[in-house]
Amino acid sequence: MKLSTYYATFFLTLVFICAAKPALSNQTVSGVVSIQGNKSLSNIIVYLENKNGSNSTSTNTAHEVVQRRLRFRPGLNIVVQGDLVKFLNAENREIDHNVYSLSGVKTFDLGLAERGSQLEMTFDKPGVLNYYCSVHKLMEGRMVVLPTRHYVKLGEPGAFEITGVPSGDWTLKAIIFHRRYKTKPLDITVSNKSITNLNLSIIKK
Ligand SMILES: [Cu+2]
Repeated sequence: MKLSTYYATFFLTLVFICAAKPALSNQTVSGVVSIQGNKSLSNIIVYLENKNGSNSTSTNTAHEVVQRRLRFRPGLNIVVQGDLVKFLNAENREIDHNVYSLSGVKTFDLGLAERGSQLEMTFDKPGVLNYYCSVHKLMEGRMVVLPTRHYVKLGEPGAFEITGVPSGDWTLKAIIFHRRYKTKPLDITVSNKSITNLNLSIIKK
């Protein structure tokens, strides 16, 4: 084997080994969400935000919200920053629907969609926003745009588990829908090892 061929082979093998090395991202972050005074609360979204700003964000998933019987379904949507949402008019009668929001997170008006057609929007800024239909005043939906793909939704306070977390410095946070309560964020470092027994508190403001 010529020396140059030998070096080329060596180099390519090295590249192959580096490329094939799997990312260490199978750690689990778990614990309990507790609420002051044991107040009941539904729909708690627990998530990990990367402290260095390098979140692995968009899941490149297209989410679908259906407009049927004069409602947005589901009424609560969780997407990741950069994700596309399709609003499909799935009425069984000839009804036009619209989607708009005046939120500071994202202000938009997608115009009208007739039965069987759809409107689309990419949510590129994290936050929580409500959206509506200009034709039907009672139609309302809520979009939670997360700055991370590492999250879990809980129906009520209690145990949570977020799997597939890469090593790094993270802040554990939660989005709740109660104006008198707030979450106390927790800073954690994940380093090739799962973290359990965390206690994320929801306290009175
Ligand atoms: Cu409508």
